Amino acid sequence: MTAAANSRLRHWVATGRREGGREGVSFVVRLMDNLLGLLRIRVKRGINLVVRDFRSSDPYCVFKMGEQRLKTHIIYGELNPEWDEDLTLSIEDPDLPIELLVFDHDTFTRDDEMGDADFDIQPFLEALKMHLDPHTVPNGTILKRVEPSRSNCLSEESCVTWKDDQVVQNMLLRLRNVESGEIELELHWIDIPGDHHI
Ligand SMILES: [Ca+2]
Repeated sequence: MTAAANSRLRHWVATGRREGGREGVSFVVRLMDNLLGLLRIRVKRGINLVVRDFRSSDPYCVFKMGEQRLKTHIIYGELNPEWDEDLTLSIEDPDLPIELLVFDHDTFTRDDEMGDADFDIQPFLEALKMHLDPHTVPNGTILKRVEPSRSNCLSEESCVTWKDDQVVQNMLLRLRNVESGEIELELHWIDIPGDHHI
C-alpha cells in the first residue's frame, strides 16, 4: 500500500471509529494490503430464541470470520430481541464463511449456547462486482436470490437488492443445534477509499 493510501485509510479508520462510538458500533479494521473492503452486518433481531434461564434468556450474538470476533450487546430477559446493531468485519479472504453464535449471558456461570449458523458472502460480492450505475438501476431491483437449502442456514429466500444506491442483502438464518430460533441480518458493503479491489 502506498504511503498516501495508508494515510487515507488511517484517516478513514479514525473517522469510522468516531462514528462507531456514537452509534455503538463494534469496529475492527486491520491495516493490510489485501483488505478488499468492509462488510457491515446489521444485526436486526432474533425470533423465538430458546429459554436458557428460568423463563427467558439474555441473548447476544457473536460473529467469527478467521481470527476476527465481534459481539452485539446483551439484551436482558428477551426471546425476541431487537439489537439493531452494526458490526463491521474487514474482508481479506471472501471465501471464508462467517459463523454466527448466539449465547445467553449469565453473571455467575458460563454463558449458555443458544444455537449457531453460518453464511457465505459470495452472492453478495458477485452483486457488488456488477458495479451498477445508480442513475440507471431502479431502487428495489433484485440482483440475486439465494434459496434455502440443506447446505445453507437460510430459513427463507434471501435477496440481494439495490436499495438507496447500495447493494444490500437480507438474511433470515435458522439457528442449528438448538430447538428454535432465527436471526435476521442485513449486509452492507463499505469500500475503502483509494483501494478498489471489488
Ligand atoms: Ca442468563
